[in-house]
Amino acid sequence: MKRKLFLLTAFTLLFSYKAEAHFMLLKPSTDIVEGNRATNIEIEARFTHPMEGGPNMPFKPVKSGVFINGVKKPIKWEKHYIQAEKGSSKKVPYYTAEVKLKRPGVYQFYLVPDYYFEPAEEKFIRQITKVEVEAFGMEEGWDRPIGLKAEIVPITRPFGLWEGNTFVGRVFFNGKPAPNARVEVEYLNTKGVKVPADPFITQVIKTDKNGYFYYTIPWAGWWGFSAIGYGGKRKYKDGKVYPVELDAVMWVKAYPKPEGVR
Ligand SMILES: [Cu+2]
Repeated sequence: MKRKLFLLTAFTLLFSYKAEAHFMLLKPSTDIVEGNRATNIEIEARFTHPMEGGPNMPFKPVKSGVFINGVKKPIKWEKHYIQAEKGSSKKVPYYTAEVKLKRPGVYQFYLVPDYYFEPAEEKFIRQITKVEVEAFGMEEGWDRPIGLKAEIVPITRPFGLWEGNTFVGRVFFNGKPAPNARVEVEYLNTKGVKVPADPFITQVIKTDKNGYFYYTIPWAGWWGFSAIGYGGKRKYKDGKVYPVELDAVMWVKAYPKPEGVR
């Protein structure tokens, strides 16, 4: 009887376990602003599972801002609500902000969310997230770290990317390169793309001994990179202490191949 129960439990565990990659999404309405006049862009922040299109999880921004030519400016978020899941009556917050770009340069947006407790994994998750926007033809500064506790510093220029380009990033935790770190990659699935099996939902790569990772973007769209790190321990409201997963997330946009090329 006991053995049977054990087998049943093992079976249930085996067949219900699915690696779930959470992603803090930080998505500007564009990665490149051209022209010669001040332009508003919109930034959206959502805590989600990008490839599967959900569920969405609750969060709130604790710190955020935009660095432009070494100067930091605040971001004013507006709170909205969306369904946690299709068919669910539960609503969770997400945020948008209008940002006016006035001067040429690379705008590095970042967001630090509050700690999210994930009961299924018995840990907290905090994903420090950034995205870059190039404005009015001045490209300098895209490779400059902005001093986040967990940060992906792009080695490939993170705007004006084609599908099929290889994105190279370097992961830093507490200002030090992170060797052998797991980096999860997901497509922001706005097109209802279907995957042939679960491992396709999240692509997984590792950083080398100097903290570099490489990923060839297979098709156009927004792609998120999440380097998984450790951020100590923290007490939950149940009185117990749980580990904190402290991740560095970065988003880049790849453009489709031009017409007439293969
Ligand atoms: Cu989740």
